[in-house]
Amino acid sequence: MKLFEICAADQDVRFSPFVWRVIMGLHHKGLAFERVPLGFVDLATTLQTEVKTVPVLEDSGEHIADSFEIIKYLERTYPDKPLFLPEELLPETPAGKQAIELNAWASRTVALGIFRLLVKDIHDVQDAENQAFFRATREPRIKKTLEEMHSGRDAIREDVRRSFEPLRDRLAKADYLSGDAPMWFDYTMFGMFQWARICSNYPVLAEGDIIHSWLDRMLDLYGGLGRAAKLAY
Ligand SMILES: N[C@@H](CCC(=O)N[C@@H](CS)C(=O)NCC(=O)O)C(=O)O
Repeated sequence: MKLFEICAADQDVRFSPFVWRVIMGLHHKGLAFERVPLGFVDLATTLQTEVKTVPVLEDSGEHIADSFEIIKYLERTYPDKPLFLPEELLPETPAGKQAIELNAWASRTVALGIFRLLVKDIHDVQDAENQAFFRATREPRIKKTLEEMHSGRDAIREDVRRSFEPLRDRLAKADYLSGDAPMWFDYTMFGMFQWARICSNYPVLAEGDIIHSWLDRMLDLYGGLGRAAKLAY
């Protein structure tokens, strides 16, 4: 299998939140894969999928885009060591609906919050060509310059931290977001905080936040795979 992902100017710095979900999911299942680093500007010409975002997983000649689709594909194709509760894969059941909602919440609320805090840092880790692409595509989305967003970040950080409350509610009851052991939702959220820690040393989380203890446990999984990731600073 091959996993296509985004890299920084230093190709060993691999920071995509959506890719980290899949990396963890592949390790959870004990599957071997090769990681293929790309810059943002390479995606349109390299990816053989209709959607030109990473992650893209290549498996037996098939190319699958979108992290949630990839994780579900892995579950269907390699059912050992489940990532989902069986009902979570059935979109018409309450558990299936909740999985879709949690995935959307992670991608919208959590990713957007971290993005607003770190957008300039994420820009700075890239090479000049990718920086130009990133600025040209991101500034219209945030309707501000990267520098304006950056200089206002301390003022919005408390709101972003508050938006993580559903994670704290879960972690007050169990070691992992999914219960006693990590499953897909842990990997989904891990991707977000791993992105933040790889791109920046800005404290997204407050000291003493229960999310830190969970993140430490996540960083220790699979021989400390997450902790060993190269940081950009
Ligand atoms: N819904 C997608 C989102 C993936 C995504 O946005 N990936 C970013 C990198 S973190 C990307 O490839 N962006 C390409 C671009 O902006 O041109 C997923 O879950 O895989």
